[in-house]
Amino acid sequence: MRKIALTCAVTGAETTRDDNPNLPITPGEIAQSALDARKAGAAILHMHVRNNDGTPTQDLEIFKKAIELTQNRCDIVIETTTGGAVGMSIEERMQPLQLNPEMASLDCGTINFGDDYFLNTLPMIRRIAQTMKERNIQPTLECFDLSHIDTSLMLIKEGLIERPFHYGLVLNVPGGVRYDDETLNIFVKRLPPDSFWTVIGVGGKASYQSIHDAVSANGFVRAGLEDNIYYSKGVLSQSNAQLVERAANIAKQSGLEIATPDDVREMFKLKNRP
Ligand code: KMH
Ligand code: ZN
Repeated sequence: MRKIALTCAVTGAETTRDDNPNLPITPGEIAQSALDARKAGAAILHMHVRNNDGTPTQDLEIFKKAIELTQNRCDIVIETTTGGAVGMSIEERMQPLQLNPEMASLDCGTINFGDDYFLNTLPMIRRIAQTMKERNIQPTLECFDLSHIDTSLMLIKEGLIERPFHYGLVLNVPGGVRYDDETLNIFVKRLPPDSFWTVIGVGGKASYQSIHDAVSANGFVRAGLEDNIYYSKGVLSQSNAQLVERAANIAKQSGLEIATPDDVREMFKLKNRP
């Protein structure tokens, strides 16, 4: 039976408490949300952190605290962000890599991000990839556009990224490529053979549809308040766990087994085990 890995992106950098009052902000809240998501079926936690006032930060001490509290509560695989928030410097963004997490995101190109833009030049991407390689951190190659997949192939050729490959295919960012199954299929067809991929559909509709598409196309799914604040049209999600639980239920109803964190450690050959 195929195993499907569910990632939960509990906080992100953009969602606010005004958008959804159930957003976890402090390290303690993030750890609790991770535990609840784990119980609902998540194997991977995509982690951003915030200052107490809710603003995004890549502060090392806050990451340290959030990781420690999460690991005290459960065995979930932690994937720290290196994307942070738009406008952050590369030095800021790379801070959590000093903690040698099991996984981290590696954003593979620049895109429109709402009215702003998310900057990832080739030298930036290479520098982050090199650091991850030196520290044995498994990258999730976040691709918001087809050109980002081509960039990842370039980095693979340069020896900066090694197998097994795990992609995060991010569709429906405002200003970016639309979400539909046809577009997702084009992305998937461009991946190197035997790549693992997780679909990240931004917004309620894309997020819901992405569960069904990943289930039927041999992919993995990301759910959580970073990408989507709604449970259904106009109805806010009560928690990250509620979104994960729905993805897990759909996958199980389709005959898939939900991967555990140790399954993911095995599949991705993770080296920095806690
Ligand atoms: N907050 C976005 C600008 C990542 O985590 O690597 C970037 C982001 C991607 O969320
Ligand atoms: Zn993120």
